[in-house]
Amino acid sequence: MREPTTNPRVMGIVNVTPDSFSDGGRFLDVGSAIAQGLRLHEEGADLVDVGGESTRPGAAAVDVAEELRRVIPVVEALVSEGVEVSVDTMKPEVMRAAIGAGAAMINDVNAFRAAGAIEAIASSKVDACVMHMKGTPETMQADPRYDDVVAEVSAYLVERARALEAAGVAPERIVIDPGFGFGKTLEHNVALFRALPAICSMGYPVLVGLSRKKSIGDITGRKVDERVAGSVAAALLAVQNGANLVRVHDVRETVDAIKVWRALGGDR
Ligand code: 7PM
Repeated sequence: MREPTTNPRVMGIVNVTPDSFSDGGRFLDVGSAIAQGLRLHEEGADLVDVGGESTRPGAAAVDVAEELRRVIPVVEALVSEGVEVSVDTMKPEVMRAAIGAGAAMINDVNAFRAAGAIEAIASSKVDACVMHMKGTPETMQADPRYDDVVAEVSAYLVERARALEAAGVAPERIVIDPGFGFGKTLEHNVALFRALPAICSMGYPVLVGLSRKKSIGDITGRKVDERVAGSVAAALLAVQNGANLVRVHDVRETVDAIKVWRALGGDR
């Protein structure tokens, strides 16, 4: 079992939302995403995760050209302002463009299973987050089942991390993530969360993303915009249990909570 990470890092979430107009409205979407990324950076995010929405549960697939149009200008602008950027994508073409634009991490909820994805990351020096997902974003929340969710998710994460290592990605560049809410019921998510000390002993840094998710709503009875306190509690407990990186919407609140936790001896 691993000690709490002395210096847990906070990843802020930036979604580049679909255009409200079929053309011409793009500037606004990209502009507000850039502003959001800068705000999260000022609030203390160690890096910001930029996503073009194709990986969201229940989301319709977004084509490559559209995802590039949404994501790449945001990456370029944030990198030019000195912000460390992660890009949430499953597509090798988007990975390559994001790496070219200066991204520091590729966050793939599909764990680099797309043809060409491993090559895209292996030919670079950036970090790679491999997340567990059962099924596809469209269908994964329809009655997910496991014999042993912790064993299955752990085995999958090791298999994907080893696949990256076999292609030449150094283990220090790999982050693993149990993928809370991606083909999991509340019960599955709780079992995985309780197994964090073991998952954090697997030899890779661990990312936890529970911010504002349905599990927080199920536990608290709160709607999505009322889940800040529940999300901060989950992030703090994840850090306490060894998570190296927490992916959150509410950066300011999470950074404050971690500061207090550390000052009061949580990192011992
Ligand atoms: C609706 C439901 C919209 C869920 C968006 C989401 C993770 C991620 C996401 C995660 C990593 C969200 C999710 N979640 N990447 N991307 N880990 N690595 O809350 O848990 O943003 S999408």
